[in-house]
Amino acid sequence: MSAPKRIFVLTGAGVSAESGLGTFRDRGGIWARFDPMKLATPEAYAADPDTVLDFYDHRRRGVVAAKPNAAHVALARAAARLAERGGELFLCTQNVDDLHERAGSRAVVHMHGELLKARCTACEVVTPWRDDLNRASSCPACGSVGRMRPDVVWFGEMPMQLDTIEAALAEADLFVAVGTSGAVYPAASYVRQARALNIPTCEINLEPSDNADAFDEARYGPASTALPHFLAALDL
Ligand code: BV8
Repeated sequence: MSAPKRIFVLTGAGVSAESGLGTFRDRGGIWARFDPMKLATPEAYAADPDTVLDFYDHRRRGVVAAKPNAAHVALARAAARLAERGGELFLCTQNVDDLHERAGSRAVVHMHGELLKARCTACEVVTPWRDDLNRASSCPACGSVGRMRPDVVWFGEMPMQLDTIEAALAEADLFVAVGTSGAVYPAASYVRQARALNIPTCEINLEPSDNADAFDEARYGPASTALPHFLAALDL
């Protein structure tokens, strides 16, 4: 593979698995144990806000306690090296944790939102949030009580920054998906969009994803070792 200058990286829960954060669709994963329709939809929140907020409180505590692993670190280092050479590594994550940022990545696009932020459904202002949320939580911006929700994208809601993501994809000369099952759209469609644009594609995953047939190349193994090896082969 010739040295790419503009790499589009899509990450999923598998990247944070070795940091102790649960994946979703693996055996024993979050959506294997809990029904996403009862926890991660606007309808679930409207019907039973306490249960939904408790679920995200539990996961937020896990994110605060977790630490970045070698996969997060390798991506941050590769982005810095590529930038020194006049290139760009565009990092788009489906993850709601902040482990890419804590490993040193800048300008991470969180297409499914961020768990360490809360959004007021009255004034729409987004506020950094590390504590539990409950129906007594008040908005620091407008003072409304009981209107704060996790700033994450639920099923049926529009993912964030789609225009920015599609523009970066169109300019890429390599597409890499890491630790994602390829089960959730629109993220799962990006490999086919890349292929339609003649951009080489590679998946790095523990096992073949739902989209495995769509990739030109694959490296199977834990992200903490497979991703650093892949990036090292690109001299990054
Ligand atoms: C939308 C945030 C309209 C909250 C999440 C039927 C067909 C097609 C589409 C649909 C359909 N019915 C409904 C839809 C749309 C729906 C969808 O895709 N549903 C699926 C389930 C069928 N999508 C939506 O509703 C989205 N919005 O479509 O809007 C639209 C959009 C664009 C244009 C026009 C209109 C919004 C979806 C957002 C849902 N929010 N998260 C929260 O976290 O609670 S979902 C959830 O899945 C996760 O949070 C994560 O973000 C996402 C993706 O999961 P993965 O990251 O891939 O994780 P997963 O566990 O599945 O896989 C992990 C992988 O890692 C595995 O392959 C495993 O082998 C591997 N692995 C494990 N350990 C390691 C590893 N790999 C490497 N190393 C390891 N150590």
